[in-house]
Amino acid sequence: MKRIVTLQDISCVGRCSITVALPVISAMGVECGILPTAVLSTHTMFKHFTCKDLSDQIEPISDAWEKEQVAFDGIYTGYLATGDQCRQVCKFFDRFAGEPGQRDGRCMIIVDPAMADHGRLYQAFDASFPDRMAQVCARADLILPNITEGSLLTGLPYKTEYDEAYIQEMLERLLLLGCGTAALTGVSYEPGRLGVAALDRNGKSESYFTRRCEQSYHGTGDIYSSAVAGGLMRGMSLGDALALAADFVVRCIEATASSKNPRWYGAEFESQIPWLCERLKEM
Ligand code: PXL
Repeated sequence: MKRIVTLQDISCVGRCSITVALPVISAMGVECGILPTAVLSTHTMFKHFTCKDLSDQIEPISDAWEKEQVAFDGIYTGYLATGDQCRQVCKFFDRFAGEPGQRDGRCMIIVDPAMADHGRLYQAFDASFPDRMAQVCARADLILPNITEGSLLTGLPYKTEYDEAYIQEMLERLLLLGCGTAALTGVSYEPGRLGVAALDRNGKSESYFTRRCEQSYHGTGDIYSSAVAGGLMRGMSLGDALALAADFVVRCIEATASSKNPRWYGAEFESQIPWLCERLKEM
């Protein structure tokens, strides 16, 4: 069984980051280790929340793992609590995936630069954070930004109306950060359709579109990235992993739409896990 480790926060309630990554990746038949970067009472879209920064745990946990010769087939990073954690995460890559130029390809690095949406940085970050996150992206085999994050990482203006040339330019500029493949989420070229567009360093592109759901729930980006990470760890092609994850997220959103829970509680992915497991049997 493949083993991935995910570095992101634990938001105790609200279905995002580790409370999404762990169940989704485990359900996909991939062992999921965690390195929590912070513990929050909820994610930061709630009005009141606590946050305990766990930066001082990253190094001792890494030291202990190294002594035990723990190895990973993948490293998947999401929401990081501080700019300095971006530096710590790069150090973690050096130790467990290899330093730049010395990687043997055994450990895949997947980075979701979870820091912004709908044209705005999340409230916990200041304007210097995207440059720090760009350094994490530089080290990745695959990055999964949304368009807001893509614009913050590349300096391209954020647009809600755009054409294919804008997305192509954003993808090309994201690759200039140094990552192997960039996959932009939340891309839409026609009313009612939404999806993902990817480009790799060899110029190969992939895209996949589904129906656009009217509803928007917090944490769907984390469901998406977790499912992509699980798919890639299972040996799926990038195109298949991007498509499976998109279909899964649509189902999660649809399952949530009839719920009376406020949207801050995230998307109900739990009820769709059996569907995900069934789909994996076909692959
Ligand atoms: O879903 C991204 C995310 C993860 N973790 C925390 C967040 C957010 C988005 O706001 O606040 C703590």
